[in-house]
Amino acid sequence: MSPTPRTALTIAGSDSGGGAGIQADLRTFFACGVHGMTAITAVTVQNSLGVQGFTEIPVDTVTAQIKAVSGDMGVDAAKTGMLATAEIIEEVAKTFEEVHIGRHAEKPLVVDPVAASMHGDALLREEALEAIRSELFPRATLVTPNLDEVRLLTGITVTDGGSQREAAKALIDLGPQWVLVKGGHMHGDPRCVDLLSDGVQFVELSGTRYDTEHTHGGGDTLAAAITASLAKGLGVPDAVAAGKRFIERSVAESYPLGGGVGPVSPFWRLAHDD
Ligand code: PXL
Repeated sequence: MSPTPRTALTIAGSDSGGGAGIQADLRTFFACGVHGMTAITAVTVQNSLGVQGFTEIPVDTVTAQIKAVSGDMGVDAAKTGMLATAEIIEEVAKTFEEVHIGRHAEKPLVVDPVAASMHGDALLREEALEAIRSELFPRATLVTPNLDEVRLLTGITVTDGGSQREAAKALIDLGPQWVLVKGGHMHGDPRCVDLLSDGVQFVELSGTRYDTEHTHGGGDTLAAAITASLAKGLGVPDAVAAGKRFIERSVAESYPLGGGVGPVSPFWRLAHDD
């Protein structure tokens, strides 16, 4: 028998292609040595060429999954990804209060405000943006928007370090404890600079930009790696730094799969002993 590992819960959508969403979260949790648990919100039909459609899971089933695992197994940290509808967001937010997940409770919560796939396919109904802002952000320990999500949530188009800082302040005003404004989509920049802020400190995290188109699941993998570190007890700045190291290697070792965009790979973290 082994000691029980730390646990992490993801509330997100299934990617039939295995590279993003629930599947990205689970393989990252596994590679990071935490026990992963899932509350599935939607089932997407997709491959490397794009998302062909999705079906939401009934909202009571979504919240029942969260209650079932947190009541019995315990959740050391949680993250949200694709939440699909305003109703799911509102009920998940209420459930977080009940099971003590979120910035004002015992267990850290990472909110990755997934709005669209990298092909531009919608993963969130339009009216749900307001629910992300008003219900979820005030409960988040950390939010991790990319620049498209920043624009949708704040109206700010980030083009340089100054507008990235302005966006961080606008997002902190929505109530999360910390924000990580990811600079990966600022393509003119030869580095990949993310900005981490709690509204007082502004920390630039500079990383290598790899020349690959195979970055499917990159945002999910970063948020899941941060969540795993929070589950292990790290504070937010250390967990984000560890997550950033993790995603860099995962992007460096991404692979082609199918005729379109291949996934980032957390496999580097596992021993190759066969
Ligand atoms: O990478 C964002 C994302 C999250 N969740 C699901 C997805 C995607 C992107 O395609 O399919 C289910």
